[in-house]
Amino acid sequence: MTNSIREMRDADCIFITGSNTAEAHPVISYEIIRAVQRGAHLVIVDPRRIPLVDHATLFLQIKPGTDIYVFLAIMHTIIREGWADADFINARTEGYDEFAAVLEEYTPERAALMSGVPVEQIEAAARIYALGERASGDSVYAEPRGHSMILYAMGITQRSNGTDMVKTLANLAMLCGHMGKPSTGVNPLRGQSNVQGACDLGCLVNVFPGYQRVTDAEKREALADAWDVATLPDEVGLTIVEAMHAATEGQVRAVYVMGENPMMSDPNTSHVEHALRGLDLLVVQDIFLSETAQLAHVVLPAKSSLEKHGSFTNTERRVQLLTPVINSPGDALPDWQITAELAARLDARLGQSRLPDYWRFESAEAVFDELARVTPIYRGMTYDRLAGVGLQWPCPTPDHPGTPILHAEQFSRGRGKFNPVIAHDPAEQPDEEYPLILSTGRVLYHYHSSTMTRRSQPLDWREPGGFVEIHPDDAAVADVQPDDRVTLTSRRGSVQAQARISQRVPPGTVFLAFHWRESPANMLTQDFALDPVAKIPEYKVCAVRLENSHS
Ligand SMILES: Nc1nc2c(c(=O)[nH]1)N[C@H]1C(S)=C(S)[C@@H](COP(=O)(O)OP(=O)(O)OC[C@H]3O[C@@H](n4cnc5c(=O)[nH]c(N)nc54)[C@H](O)[C@@H]3O)O[C@H]1N2
Ligand SMILES: Nc1nc2c(c(=O)[nH]1)N[C@H]1C(S)=C(S)[C@@H](COP(=O)(O)OP(=O)(O)OC[C@H]3O[C@@H](n4cnc5c(=O)[nH]c(N)nc54)[C@H](O)[C@@H]3O)O[C@H]1N2
Ligand SMILES: [Mo]
Repeated sequence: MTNSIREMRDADCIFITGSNTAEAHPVISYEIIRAVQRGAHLVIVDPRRIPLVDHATLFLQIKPGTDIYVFLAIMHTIIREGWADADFINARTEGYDEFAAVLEEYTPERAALMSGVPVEQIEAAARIYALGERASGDSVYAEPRGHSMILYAMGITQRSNGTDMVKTLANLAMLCGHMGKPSTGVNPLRGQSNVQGACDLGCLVNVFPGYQRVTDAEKREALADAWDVATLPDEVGLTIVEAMHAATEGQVRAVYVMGENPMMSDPNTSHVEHALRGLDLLVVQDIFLSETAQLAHVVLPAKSSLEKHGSFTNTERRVQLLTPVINSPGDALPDWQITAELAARLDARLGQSRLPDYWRFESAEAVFDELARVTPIYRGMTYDRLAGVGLQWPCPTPDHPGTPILHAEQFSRGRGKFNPVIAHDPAEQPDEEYPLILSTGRVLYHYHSSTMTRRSQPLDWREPGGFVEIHPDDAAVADVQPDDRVTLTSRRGSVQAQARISQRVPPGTVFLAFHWRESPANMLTQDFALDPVAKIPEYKVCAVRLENSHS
C-alpha cells in the first residue's frame, strides 16, 4: 500500500475494486464503514454484490473481466470534463500525452456496452473519485479537491492482464493527483498475514531481499560479499505455474514446498497432480498433512505462527513481532530452523570445509538482524525498535521513524510514469458449450485450502461445505432448485457442489470459493493464459457449464 489503514476513516472518497473487503479484510472494512458514517463516498466496482455494497453510495456491477473498459472510460471522462489535476501531472509525472491519446477511443458508451454498467454511473464515479467529493459533511482536509483512496485486491490482479490493471489504477490516481498525501494512493490489500514480508525478503523469482534484482551485477556482488560467498545466481527463476509446466516436461525434477498447498490452490488441479506425482523428489514443509503433503516423499513438520518467534509485515508495510502463545506438538521446528539445518547439511555434503557463518543463527532475532543488514528498506529496524506497534518500511536508519505514506515528495523512480494501457478481454470466454463465467475467491469463514479453518468446529459449522452462487435466471435455465447438488464442468474437469441461488452474482456468472476439498474449484480453472509480466493465472474468469447432478 502507498498509504496506511488508519487514514481510511478520514478519506473523502474510497474507491474499491476487486476486493471483497468485508469478507477478506474484515478489520479494514470497519475503517471503511467508519469513513462512510462520517460522510465519505464509497464507490465499488465489482461483479458480485459483496457485503460492503450495503454501505456503498455507488455500485458499478460489471461483468467479470470488463472493468478495464470502465476504468479507461472513467479516465476518458475525467480528461473530457477537465477534472484532472494539471499541477500534479506537470510537476510529478511523465508520459501524459501518450497515455491520454490512448484513452480517446474508450468512451463511457463503449464501456457501458462491454460491462453492463450505465453511462451515468461511470460518469458519476469519475466525478466523485477525481474531485474527492463527499456524500455529506465536511472534509478533514480543507482543500478544494478532496482526498480519494483506491483499494484493490485479487479481482484486479488474478487476470491475464493483471499487470495492466494495476498500472491502470496507478494512472487513475496520478491523473487526479491522489498520491503522496494522506487518505489517497493506490492500496493493494495484501492477502496472507505475511505475504508482504515474504516478498520484501526475496521470496520472489527475480529479486534478492529488498527488491534488489538478481540481474543487477552491482547489487548481486555486494550481497555475495555480505554473505561471504563467491557468487550468487543471476538467473530469474520460474514462477509457480511455470514450474508445474516445467515439471510435466521433465525440466524440474525436485520441488520443496514450504507453507503452500498447490494441490488445492494452484490452477488446473489435474495438471498439478500429474506434475507433482512425476517428480523424483517432493519435500513438503507444513503444519498439517495437507493434500500436497500427502503426495510428498518427505514431510517436514513446522511450527505454526502461534508457536514461534519472528516478524510479520502487514499490508501497510508495518513490520510487527510475533510471540509464541502455545506450545508446538512433537518434533515441529520453526521454518527458519528447518531450512538452516537442511542448508548446513547440504553444505557439509558439498564438501565445504567449514559451516558458513550465514547458516549459524541462534534465534529468529539473529535472522532478522541479518535481514536488516542486507535489506535497505529494513536497515534501521531491530527487535527492540519493533516492540509494540512496529515500524513501516522504508526505515533506512536507526533513528528513522518509518514511512506511513510513500511517494510524498517524489516517486521511487523520480517522476511517476503514465503507462498507456489498452483493454484486453479474459483469455477464456463463454461459448455454447461452456456458457457461464466461473469466478472464484473466498468466504469469510474459511482460509484458502482450509487446512486450518476446517479444523475449527465453529467455522466449519457456519460454512460446512462447497456451494455455488447461481443467479435465479441461470438456475431456471438449468432447472436447479435451492440446495440441489449441481455439477460445474470446464475444459479441465468437473466439480460437484450445493446450489445457492442468489442475486449476489450477475446473470451469466457463477461463484465458487476454493476452500473445499470435496468441491475443489481449481479442478476447473485454467493454467494456460498467464499475465505476461507477473505470470499470475486468471483465477477470476474461466468458462463453465452448469448441470443439475440429479438430472
Ligand atoms: N476469510 C478469508 N480472508 C482472506 C483469505 C481467505 O482465504 N479467507 N485470503 C487472504 C488472501 S491470501 C488474499 S489474496 C485476500 C484476497 O482478498 P480479495 O481479493 O478481496 O478476495 P477474493 O474473494 O479473491 O475476491 C476478490 C473480489 O474481486 C471480485 N472480482 C471478480 N472478478 C472481478 C473482475 O473482473 N473485476 C473486478 N474489479 N473485480 C472482480 C470478486 O467478486 C471479489 O469481490 O484475502 C485474504 N483474506
Ligand atoms: N481458484 C482460486 N485459486 C486461488 C485463489 C483464488 O482466488 N481462486 N487465490 C490465490 C491466492 S491469492 C493465494 S494467496 C493462494 C493461497 O494458497 P496456499 O498458500 O496454497 O493456501 P493455504 O491454505 O494458505 O496453504 C498454506 C499451507 O501452509 C500451511 N501452513 C500454515 N502455517 C504454516 C507455517 O507457519 N509454516 C509452514 N511451513 N506451513 C504453514 C497450511 O497448513 C497450508 O497447507 O491461493 C491462490 N489460489
Ligand atoms: Mo493471496
